[in-house]
Amino acid sequence: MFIKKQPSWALPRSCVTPERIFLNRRKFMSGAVAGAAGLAMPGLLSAAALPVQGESLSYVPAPGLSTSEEKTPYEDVIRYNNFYEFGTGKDDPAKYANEMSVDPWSIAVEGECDRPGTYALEDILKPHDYEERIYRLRCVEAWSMVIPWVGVSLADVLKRFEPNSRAKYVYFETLHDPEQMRAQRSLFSTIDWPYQEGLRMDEAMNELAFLAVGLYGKTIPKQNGAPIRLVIPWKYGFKSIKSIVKIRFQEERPKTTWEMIAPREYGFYANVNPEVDHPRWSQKRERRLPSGLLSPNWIETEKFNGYGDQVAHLYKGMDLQKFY
Ligand SMILES: Nc1nc2c(c(=O)[nH]1)N[C@H]1C(S)=C(S)[C@@H](COP(=O)(O)O)O[C@H]1N2
Ligand SMILES: [Mo]
Repeated sequence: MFIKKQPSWALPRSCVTPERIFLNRRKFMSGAVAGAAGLAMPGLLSAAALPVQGESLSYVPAPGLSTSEEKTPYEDVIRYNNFYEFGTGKDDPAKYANEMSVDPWSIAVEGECDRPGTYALEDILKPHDYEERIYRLRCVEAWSMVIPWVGVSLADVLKRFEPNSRAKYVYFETLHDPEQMRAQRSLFSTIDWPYQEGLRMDEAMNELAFLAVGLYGKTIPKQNGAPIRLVIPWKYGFKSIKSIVKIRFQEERPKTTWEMIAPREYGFYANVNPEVDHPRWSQKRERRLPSGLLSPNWIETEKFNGYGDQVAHLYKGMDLQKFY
């Protein structure tokens, strides 16, 4: 009899993928990445291939966690972006992110956990069902969108790496490859690449924290952070780091990109908060996209971006004017 042995570093299979989703992934495999199967090492569980760009995804809705507000049209979600690796203009990512290759993709997991290693993205995703979460995204620049993401709970993924008791924070890093990311080749960039972000462990384990691999029912476009990006809906958009290649559990609070550039303007916590203005502009209101010159569509900004019921307890007793 043929017995498949788990290699010592393999992630525990905390849940079994239902057949419907399994079959769907197999479809991607036959259609898309025949090479991936050939590269798999003997003895490893056969990895389902990553869905190719633009492919439809199977998912279950998460109505309890989703807003019923009107969604920002797909065209705006994929054409108005912040992804400084491709330029600072809002239309630069849509123009240049196709210069980045996202297949194959792996993530290095380091630090205070019992299962460090470099994992192929498909192995990280395999045991999980995709969910749809329709979340508000509030940028620190005072615009916002409503985006239907598809992905997996961040907590469910992180738990499988078995963080230990010294893991107080989790750090994330974006791909650093000047050959594929044109703004990383610029001599005038204010950012010290790679883009870096972090969360306190209890924030990362909150049920709202999400890893998106899709939006509007399809694989996530490159300009939105393919193949996998964070979505932290109660914090300013810059915390939702794109195109993640590294996750590190650590005892000390990580330095984050925007905090390093301008610590007085962008803090580690970056919770959406209309009571704490940015030093150069008010955070009381936001332009809900689509927004035009004649109909700017200003709305009131809500504390924790309207997610206070789920997250306010994380900051009990903290001075949010000080820990912005
Ligand atoms: N790696 C990386 N991640 C990033 C950014 C970036 O420039 N680089 N911009 C952030 C900012 S400021 C925002 S508002 C959101 C925008 O996400 P979207 O383009 O999908 O709407 O991505 C965040 N993640
Ligand atoms: Mo942002």
